[in-house]
Amino acid sequence: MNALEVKIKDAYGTDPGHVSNEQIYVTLLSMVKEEAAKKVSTEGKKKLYYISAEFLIGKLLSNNLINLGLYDEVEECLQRYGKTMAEIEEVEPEPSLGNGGLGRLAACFLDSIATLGLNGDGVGLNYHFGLFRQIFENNLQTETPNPWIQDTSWLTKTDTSYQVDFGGMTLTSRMYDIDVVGYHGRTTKLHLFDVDTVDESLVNDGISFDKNDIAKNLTLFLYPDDSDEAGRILRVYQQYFMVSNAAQLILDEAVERGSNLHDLADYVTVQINDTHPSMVIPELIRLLLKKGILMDEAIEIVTNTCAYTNHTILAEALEKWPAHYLQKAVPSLLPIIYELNNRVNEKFHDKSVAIIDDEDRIHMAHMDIHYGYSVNGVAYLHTEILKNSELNNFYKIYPEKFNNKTNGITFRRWLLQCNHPLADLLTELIGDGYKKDATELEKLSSYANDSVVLEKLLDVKQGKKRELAAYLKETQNIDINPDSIFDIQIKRLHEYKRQQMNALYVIDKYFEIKEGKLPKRPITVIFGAKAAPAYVIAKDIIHVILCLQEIIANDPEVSPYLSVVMVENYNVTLAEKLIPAADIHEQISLASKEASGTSNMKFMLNGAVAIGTEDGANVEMHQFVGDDNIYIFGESSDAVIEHYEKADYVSRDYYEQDPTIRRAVDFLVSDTMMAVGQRENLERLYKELLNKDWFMTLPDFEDYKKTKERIYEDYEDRMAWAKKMLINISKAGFFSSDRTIAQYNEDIWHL
Ligand code: 26V
Repeated sequence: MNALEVKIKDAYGTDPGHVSNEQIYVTLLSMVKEEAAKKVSTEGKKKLYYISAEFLIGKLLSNNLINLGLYDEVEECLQRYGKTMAEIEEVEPEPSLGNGGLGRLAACFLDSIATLGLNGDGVGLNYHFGLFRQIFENNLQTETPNPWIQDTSWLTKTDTSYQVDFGGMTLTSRMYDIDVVGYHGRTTKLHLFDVDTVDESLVNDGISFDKNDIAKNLTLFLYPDDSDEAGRILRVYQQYFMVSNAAQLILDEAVERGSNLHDLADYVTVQINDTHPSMVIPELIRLLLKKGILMDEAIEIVTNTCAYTNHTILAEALEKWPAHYLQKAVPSLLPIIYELNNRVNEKFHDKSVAIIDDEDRIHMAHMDIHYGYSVNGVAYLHTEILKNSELNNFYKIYPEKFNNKTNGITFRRWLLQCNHPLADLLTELIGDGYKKDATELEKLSSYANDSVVLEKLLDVKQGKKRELAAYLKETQNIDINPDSIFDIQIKRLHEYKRQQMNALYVIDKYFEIKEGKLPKRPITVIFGAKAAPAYVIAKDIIHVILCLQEIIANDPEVSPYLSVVMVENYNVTLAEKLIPAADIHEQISLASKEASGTSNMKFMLNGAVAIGTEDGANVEMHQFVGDDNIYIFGESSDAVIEHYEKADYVSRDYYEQDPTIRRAVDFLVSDTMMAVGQRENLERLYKELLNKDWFMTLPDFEDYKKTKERIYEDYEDRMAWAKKMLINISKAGFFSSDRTIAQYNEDIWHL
């Protein structure tokens, strides 16, 4: 009997063939927890705390089994009883503790930290419903809660608990832990804080709830609706709750490891993941003052302990909290923030670098930069833009603080777990060294002209396309043709990511097919995206895509050649099915706006070819694979930045001068669209594109269209295409998060 059989026998007195999938899941869960516990270690004087509002960890069972080296054994055992891991996985709920790339990056980083054996934990919040679950009704997005916490789950309740003082109220926290199991590495922890008083019955219609009863609503949702002030202040409460718990944990553990707090920076480093955890700086200072350390020294200690990562240059995403929000939620931090601001003003006499502006708003990123020891961007281009334009005034003051850490992804989840056939093929060709050292993927390039290998690669892809088609049929009742080209864009819905440009292209293709200009092979354009509940235009774009899906599916002239699919409730689980099946992936953000992107790396690793702008990590991908293996188009980031500076872009000019653009944009408000859609939504998006188009969709459209035609054409030379796939895979090694984390450690953390 193997381990699983023994466990099932102990628990249920029978074998795996005679218990339910739920029972197998629960058994495996406790088995993994036991094995993970054996790898917990206290080694390391200095410890990293990666604080983040999001940890988009995805399902954990398969990943943990792989990392513990138990997956094959369990799968083999299940198969003997006529079951598969895929069925057991279906039982596991996906925690939606994140929104997009920022949260998934945090999860990949935890995997690499544990794999590299580093002494580092994650700290965040235990949202009961996480981000919302997306439902499509009448071609519109609606939101419902997404409960994921079950009686038996990965969460372990701990004895750790702190008092968190808010204005006029004190809450008692509780820490829950999730094991982070490294790949043949150590077990570290993700600490998620919660309050016992949270009341899930507070949620009434959809995802709305009484925002004022903080004790009852604090950890219900990630990013509760912030379209009103109560919602925004709730976010401040959440953020402070997260960092106050983190700071208390950090100091307790440091003292336990031998710190006298004066030497805190030798024992601790804190990575602030975007500005959501920025209040950890004044909170640590406040706690050190309470321990009797004087202000000057407390500030110095904390500055040597905290490091900040910037994930966006979008002005609206850079948090600036009105001081009166903090006055209400966390009055004890305000005097400290005023003191920090005064010191900055006395030293620099420059409003552009002040922490508090003339409207009494606190610029969280500015506090991080002045009172942290490192500032990093997440891809080469992004860091250059930070240094040379967005944060140039800070760069001039602190050039030594700025550094780049190009993002990465964990190859365990994004290759070994989600694409077994490809991993097996790679092992057959180059051995399994690449599983620990991703740069070994380079060895694959020696097969670039080997037609037998190229055929095998195409077969793997075809198998994954069939799997996806079957999965979408079963789970969402969506029909797609596995012999068509799978052209995929999956990411948060945002105007700068330009899903609307992809949709305009679909409209153009629709017209061409109607005119008799037929594609050589059918094309399936697949989207997956959630829109923030209060982001009106983003929801309009979803509406347009869903309308197109319906129109095309019901048009017998067009549907044999083109189909559009928007998967519902795009999440990590779906990404794991979509990415291995992609032929083409869309990375078409307006140059300068996508800090890095990380799905681009996952697609590359799984042998898909990108169409993209010179933005984020696409720039580095392009350098690695060369012009022949990526399809680059569109204006450069320099040109885009110049347009913004000169304010010289007029979308209507493009609309009026280019009949192709006009035809596609006009279609948004055509009778055909109105027949399946809502006039209000369609007209709003139409006017937005015509009168504003802030993210410059129209100027890039012509080049986008030409490039799409070229990529579809090139797809027809199957051997040449397979070679592009192979080169992409062979160059993906750089994008392993093991490399990224090694660099963080080398340059920033020094663990
Ligand atoms: C900001 C805000 C502002 C208030 C409303 C809710 C909300 C949620 C998230 C954010 C932060 C946005 C920053 C972000 O997600 N950046 C993404 O980070 C990825 C990992 O570095 C990167 O690959 C993506 O390019 C970047 O968009």
